[in-house]
Amino acid sequence: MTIATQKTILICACFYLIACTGESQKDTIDTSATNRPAYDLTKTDPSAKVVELTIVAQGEDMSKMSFDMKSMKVSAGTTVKLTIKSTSPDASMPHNWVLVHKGTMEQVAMAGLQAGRELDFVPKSPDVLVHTKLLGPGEEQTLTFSAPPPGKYEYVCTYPGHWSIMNGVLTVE
Ligand SMILES: [Cu+2]
Repeated sequence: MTIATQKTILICACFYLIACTGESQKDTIDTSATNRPAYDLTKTDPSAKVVELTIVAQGEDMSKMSFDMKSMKVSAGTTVKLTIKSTSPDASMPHNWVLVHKGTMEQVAMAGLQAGRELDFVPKSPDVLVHTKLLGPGEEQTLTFSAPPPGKYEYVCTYPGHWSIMNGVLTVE
C-alpha cells in the first residue's frame, strides 16, 4: 500500500466518522436532551389500585400563591387520579401543574417561557411526565396517570414567574 493510498483511506475514515457523529447528534436532540428517561404515564393498568388526590393552586396575588400541598406520596404500581383546582380569583393569574424529573423544574419552567401560551407554558421535553392545561379562576382538571417508578419527582406551575414559589415534591415508594 502506498502512502498516498493510506492517506486517502485515513481521510475517508475521518469523513465517515464526522458524518456519523453529526447524524447521531441530530437524531438525539429532541428525544434525549437529557439522560433521564421519558415515561409514558398515560398507559394505565386497569387492574391497578386507584389513588385519588386533590391539590389546590391558590393565592390572590404573586406573593401569596402556592400549591396547598408541598409534598405528595403515592405507592408504585398505582393509578393516580389527581384533581388540580385553581382558586386564584384573578384571571390574569392562571396556574398549571407539571410533573417533572427531580432537579429539572427550573429548566422546564424556563423552556416553558419559550413554549409560550399556546402550549400552556409547558415545553415538549422528556423531563415533563404529565401536566394539566392552564387553569383559570375556579377551573379544575383531573389527570389520570400511572405512578412513575419509585423515586422523587418535582411538580411545578410553569406560568411565568410562578415556578420558584409554586412547586412541590411527589414521592413514589
Ligand atoms: Cu401558578
